[in-house]
Amino acid sequence: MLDNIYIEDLKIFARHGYFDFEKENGQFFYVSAKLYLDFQKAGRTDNLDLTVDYSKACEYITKFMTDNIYDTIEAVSEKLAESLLNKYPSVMEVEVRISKPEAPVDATFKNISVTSRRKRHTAYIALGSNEGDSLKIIEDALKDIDQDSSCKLIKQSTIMRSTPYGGVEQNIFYNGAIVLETYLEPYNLLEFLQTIEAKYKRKRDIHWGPRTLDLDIIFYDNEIIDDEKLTVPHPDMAKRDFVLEPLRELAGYYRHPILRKTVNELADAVGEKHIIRK
Ligand code: A4P
Ligand code: MG
Repeated sequence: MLDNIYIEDLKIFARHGYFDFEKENGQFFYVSAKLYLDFQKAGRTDNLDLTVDYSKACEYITKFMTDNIYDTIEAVSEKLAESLLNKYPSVMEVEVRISKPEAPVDATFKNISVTSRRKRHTAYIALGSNEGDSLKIIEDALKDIDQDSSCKLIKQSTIMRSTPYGGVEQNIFYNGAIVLETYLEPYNLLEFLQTIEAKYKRKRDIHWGPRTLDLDIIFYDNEIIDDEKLTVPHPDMAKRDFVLEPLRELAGYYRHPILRKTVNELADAVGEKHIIRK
């Protein structure tokens, strides 16, 4: 269990709200932020540089609240949580509460608030393309992913060429893998990756058929998910050298949570080879 720094009910005058008069007149908000980090070393050495300076964090939150204007407190909470994680690399998880006790509601109440909790996740994504200018599409798509405030591209593998797997006659593929740090939960990550695929005119007509861009979630932390929308780890990965060879450049020692083998072991065991080695 990590330590936390808790800023409670920081009072800030700001202009968030759905109605124009809320944006014009403004009102008081109370912001709480719980920052989860390991400050054992800061505690042992009594060194402020090894932890988060709460006075600077209060300034940062105040500036965020007054520099931006959102319709909903959900957006305020979401964006502030992301922004705190982006600002403080040592913070692994954050809980933000936005209270709006003067909300224009025709009722008597003590307070209205929303709370969001966001944490850093690690996701491994397989990249594939065999239509259009594949290398350019992959490069542009990775920039799009990295530019989203909820995702950071940590490392990218070599892009490898491979012959088609799965029996459909089609062009040679370009394949690779990336490791992402993301605050998105699995289904939101899937949806986000699908919007990126759609941007590059991905069509879904032939199963296992040609595609401008395929972004498949291979691993998401150590989670196991299996339902009609999402299967993680990716169910067919152990048979695919064009997934495992790029992946081993990023996470050779990562252990598959179901098969209990490392990526290196799985890559070594693939029988059918598709990667084209010059
Ligand atoms: N879905 C379930 N689990 C996941 C996951 N872990 N990541 C669902 C991403 N999506 C996941 O996928 C269909 C549905 O799978 C999604 O709506 C999502 O809810 P899709 O991308 O829309 O279409 P698809 O082509 O039918 O399936 P998929 O799984 O993307 O195809 P594959 O299995 O990746 O196969 N040969 C070479 N050499 N290189 C390749 O990259 N790729 C394919 C495509 C075939 N042959 C290939 C390659
Ligand atoms: Mg896919």
